Amino acid sequence: MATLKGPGAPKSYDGSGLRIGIVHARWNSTIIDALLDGAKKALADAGVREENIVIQSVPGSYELPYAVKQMYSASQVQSSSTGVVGAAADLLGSASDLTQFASSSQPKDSLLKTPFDAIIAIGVLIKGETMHFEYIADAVSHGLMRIQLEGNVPVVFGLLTLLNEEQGLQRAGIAGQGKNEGHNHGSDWGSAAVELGAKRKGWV
Ligand code: DLZ
Repeated sequence: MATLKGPGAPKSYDGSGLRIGIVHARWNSTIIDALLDGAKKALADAGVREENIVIQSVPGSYELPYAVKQMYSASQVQSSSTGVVGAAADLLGSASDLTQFASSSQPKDSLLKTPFDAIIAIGVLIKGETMHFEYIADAVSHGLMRIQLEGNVPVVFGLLTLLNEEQGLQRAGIAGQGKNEGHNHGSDWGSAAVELGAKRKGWV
């Protein structure tokens, strides 16, 4: 059924030449896992090669901006040292710190090749009884926006800010008895990363 919400009719972009990073939080892992699967499937459907998708995790959503920044900076360091692309001087910390972060769970070779064309940040915040939710949601939203504007890399906003768990199950497409109700927003985030990554190579 047609709906007013959403990004409109899907247009396909070629992801075969793109390198995409995903950083996800682990809080609320059932919902996170489904969103991650949705994002990965959309990337694969657009032709992004498995070896060009790098996935890192952090404990909670609050850690997302730092991790996205480090992931992108590390790939920039490697690229500039191999002469592929210039440095992102404003973003960089010490090169050894960045390399350490980059090597934490995946082989260096898979992470440190060329800079990412886009990075997807995925987190699930569920409102509790205190103001914690509001502070984290606000800080993470601003942090991610800052990174994409200052770092000149598209950062896809995959942060769900939910009033309850049911809203998350719906938005991950795993609600209901059959665990298949709702719409998986991770899929939209994967498509957004490919579109932005592809357009970034040729804005006119
Ligand atoms: C502490 C906390 C709480 C209460 N709730 C969530 C949540 O719903 N979603 C989420 O991603 N993270 C949560 N966290 C963890 C914080 O994001 C963060 O990891 C810790 O405060 C440590 O910095």
